[in-house]
Amino acid sequence: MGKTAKTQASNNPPTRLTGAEIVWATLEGEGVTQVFGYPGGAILPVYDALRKFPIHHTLVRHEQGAAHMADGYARASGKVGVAIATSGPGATNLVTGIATAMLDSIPIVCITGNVSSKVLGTDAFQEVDITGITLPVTKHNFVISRAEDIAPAIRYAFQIAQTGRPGPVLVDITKDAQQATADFDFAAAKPRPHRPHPMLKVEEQGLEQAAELIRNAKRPVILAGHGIIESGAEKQVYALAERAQIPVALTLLGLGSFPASHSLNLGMMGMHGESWVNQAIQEADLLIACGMRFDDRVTGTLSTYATKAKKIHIEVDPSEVNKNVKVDVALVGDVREVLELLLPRISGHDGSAWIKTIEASKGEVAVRDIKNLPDSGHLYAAHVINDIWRMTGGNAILVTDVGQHQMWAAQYYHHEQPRTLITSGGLGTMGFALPAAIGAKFACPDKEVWVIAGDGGFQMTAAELSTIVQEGIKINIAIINNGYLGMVRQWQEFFYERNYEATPLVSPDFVKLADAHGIQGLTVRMRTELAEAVDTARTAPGTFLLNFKVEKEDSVYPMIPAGSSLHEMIRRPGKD
Ligand SMILES: Cc1cc2nc3c(=O)[nH]c(=O)nc-3n(C[C@H](O)[C@H](O)[C@H](O)COP(=O)(O)OP(=O)(O)OC[C@H]3O[C@@H](n4cnc5c(N)ncnc54)[C@H](O)[C@@H]3O)c2cc1C
Ligand SMILES: Cc1ncc(C[n+]2csc(CCOP(=O)(O)OP(=O)(O)O)c2C)c(N)n1
Ligand SMILES: [Mg+2]
Repeated sequence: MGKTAKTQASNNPPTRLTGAEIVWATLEGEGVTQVFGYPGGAILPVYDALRKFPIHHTLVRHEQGAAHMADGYARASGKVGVAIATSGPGATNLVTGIATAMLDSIPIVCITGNVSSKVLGTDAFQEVDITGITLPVTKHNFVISRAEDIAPAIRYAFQIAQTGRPGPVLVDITKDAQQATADFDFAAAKPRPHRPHPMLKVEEQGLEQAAELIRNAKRPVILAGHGIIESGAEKQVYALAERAQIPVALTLLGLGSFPASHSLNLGMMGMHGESWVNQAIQEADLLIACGMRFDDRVTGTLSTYATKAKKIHIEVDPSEVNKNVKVDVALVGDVREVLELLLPRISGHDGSAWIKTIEASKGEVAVRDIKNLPDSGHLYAAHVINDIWRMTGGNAILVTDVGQHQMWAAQYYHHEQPRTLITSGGLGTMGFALPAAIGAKFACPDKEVWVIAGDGGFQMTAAELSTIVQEGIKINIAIINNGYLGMVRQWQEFFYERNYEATPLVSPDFVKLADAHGIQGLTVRMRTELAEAVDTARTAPGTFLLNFKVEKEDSVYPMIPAGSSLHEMIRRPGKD
């Protein structure tokens, strides 16, 4: 539908349309078939015109949900997600979702209505300066007050959202611009070709230096980040790893960019990464960072980070280069394109000694792993997530919320494919999972979608259960119910003398809550009930909620305390 619509829109001679109709016609021309939004006075002309266009609108229950749905849609599909809201409170409710997309470089376009241009700046009813408010959390934003400017602005917004380092763009359209008429010519509204940043030039010299470092390295590690998925560079990273026999460590947002089952895949790095991964990074003599930004959750304290290693950084955003970690060679460009240029310079390499060293460092740690502890009958989040992984064959799209369960999801669900883990990394936004999963389901209707949420975060956006019902979609929901704001409780346990202030959490009976929405559910307390419950959820025709009452005071291990070095890990207390 999108493609046909695009051709029609581009070939049509200019047509006289209202600004509101231009909004939809331009979205249709951009190939949009699905949007998420919530109406109100300042955007009503746009809603009134929707019936004339082949675009499905999902009514959310809170505008934050619309932004997260657009975000989940974008992460699952690789396309631009679209959210719509009215002025004032509608627009401000979007902000957390926009910031979430900004911190993780997700391409979304948000369209807000605003008061008429004649009263802009007068504190008119439901007027806020949403472009001012979102300036630091958008890649770009616009206020549009003339109907003829709408199509060029929206087309430009799509270009900005997707090019270079992706990100959110907001287009704020005054009500009089929506009501006025203008000629609509989709083709003529095309933005000027994107002018790449002058630094985006991969020099021959840099490529040769990088190749030389790779050829000479004895203990290299590839740091695989989210940029690989955004670029579609999985094949090139795979080729580099295999050709030069380089082990691959992944960031949280990079999980899925390199198959978990591959023998060169080390697992996740950073604060809650496996100890052998962080140890390998600390011992490495070369780090090849691909589409990752050396976040502080990844590096720990910078002064002791990978001091023995030379560093190559392949990164599309010049401002990320040398921002946190000083590098020896910067290859500024799209990671797929850069690796295409680099690969012919890399030949076979024997990495077996280094790989053996890393393997040897795994053994002792594995016995402390919860998965390998004797089964006491208690339910641990790790068991739940590991069983969901096993039973879905690792083929589901997992959408997590933020907290302990998020880290266990990263540790115990193993991703073979990109775009199968959807999680808020940079902003760490509680309430993300349920709406983002709805977006992901719209993007991939044939995929099995699982929400993994904490009892705290789930309550932040639980109202979107109604959206699920109204849309008749199927999602499986696993609430990891530990009765606490668990991740904060863990910090209180480790660093605040177990002063559990404001972290014990009373929740509704989640199964009754689901029932009130017309959604089936089950509470699971015992390990022995786990597999059958997961099976019941998977085979149920509609959305199903599983309320897992897990061990209350379990902690995520290993953990590097904030501001410590990568090798200063707190490990799960062992029997030794
Ligand atoms: C509770 C909690 C705990 C966490 N613990 C960990 C942890 O233990 N380990 C961990 O890894 N993370 C952890 N995180 C996540 C962490 O905060 C960061 O979000 C994450 O590390 C960022 O990963 P990234 O750099 O790969 O992705 P992003 O932040 O998305 O950065 C991607 C980079 O790739 C670049 N890029 C984008 N497109 C391209 C392209 N086409 N070509 C080249 N470059 C491109 C971007 O410019 C950017 O610099 C945690 C988050 C939370 C909420
Ligand atoms: C909107 C928001 N508020 C506060 C936080 C701080 N925070 C991070 S994790 C966490 C606890 C999450 O609790 P829960 O959802 O129950 O998940 P658990 O850690 O127990 O698995 C909190 C409060 C946050 N990340 N996001
Ligand atoms: Mg909890």
